[in-house]
Amino acid sequence: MPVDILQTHKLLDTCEQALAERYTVHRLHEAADKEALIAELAPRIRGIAGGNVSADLIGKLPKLEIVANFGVGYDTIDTKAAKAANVRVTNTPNVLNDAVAELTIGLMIALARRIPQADQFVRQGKWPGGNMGLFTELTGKTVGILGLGRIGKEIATRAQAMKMRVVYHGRKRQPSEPHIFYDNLTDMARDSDWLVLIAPGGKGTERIVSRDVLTALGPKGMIVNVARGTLIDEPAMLELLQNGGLGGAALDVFEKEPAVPEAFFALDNVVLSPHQGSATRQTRDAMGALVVANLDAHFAGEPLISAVV
Ligand code: NAP
Ligand code: 8YV
Repeated sequence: MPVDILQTHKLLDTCEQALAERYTVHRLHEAADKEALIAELAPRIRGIAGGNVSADLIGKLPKLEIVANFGVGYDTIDTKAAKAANVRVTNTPNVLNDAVAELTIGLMIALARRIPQADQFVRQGKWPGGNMGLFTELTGKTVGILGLGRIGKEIATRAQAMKMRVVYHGRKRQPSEPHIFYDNLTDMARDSDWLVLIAPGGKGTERIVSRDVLTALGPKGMIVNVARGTLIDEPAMLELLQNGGLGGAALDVFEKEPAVPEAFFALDNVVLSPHQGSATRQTRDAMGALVVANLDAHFAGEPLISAVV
């Protein structure tokens, strides 16, 4: 008898196909009445594929054994509730490191050289009226990385290739890393030209980039957020971008995404991206395969590939 699993949001076609070949899949995101579907399926659901799994949902599924999160960040999974209910949780680390690091460097270059604005400048026929102006370079600048983890290390490697000086902040120094460690984020921001955020979301990092940190980064400072929107005091960042207190921002994630404050749209010192860090076919295929592999391992009674709970 195939195992019943609940899919919580749209997944890549290859992942959905692999799930359908193995399991009886119920798509919560397509249900007209989600609560009715949950109530109907409650006695049967043993696994969840996707994300956004609250304590409430876990409490409504007495047979739930595993949540296979589609993403390395699992801040939308109530891991405390999962642990209390003896539910395993897995994520999709490493397979997306390069994709996210590449987009990060791309966003940095786009902001430094105003590439989106340059494209519009030509498309809108403004060039004949004169050149666009002069901006800045990455070479020789200091980039402070908040979160020198799996992805952070790939960003650091690429930043060094751009002749940047890398420093980092985290909860602990990493002795094997050659870069200067700052145990204080505000101090690192003060000493950096660029601040790149690539630490996890959740309570532990909520608004870790405060107004003070942003002010320390300063009027020529550039911030890049490829982590979670919750890491930044977004209203303070917007105000500083508008009044010259912060040089620029390249943002792939937002506090209330996909809703983005429209005030960002009017700013020329901002590059905006719709949470695209891992959005390549190759990487999303690999993430989906990891979701399936974790579910398969669990239901085969084998060790999980990438467990977080
Ligand atoms: P990781 O390997 O666990 O690295 C996380 C890093 O953050 C570690 O270096 C850790 O260092 C640091 N950190 C954790 N908590 C911290 C805190 N409270 N204060 C300061 N530093 C802290 O994770 P990863 O695989 O690199 O992924 C990182 C995050 O990127 C994910 O959780 C996700 O939110 C985000 N992400 C975004 C996208 C996108 O599409 N934009 C794609 C993938 C991932 P210490 O342990 O020393 O603190
Ligand atoms: C995912 C991400 O696309 O892996 C993560 O943590 O932020 C992205 O790779 C996203 O989480 C899927 O909803």
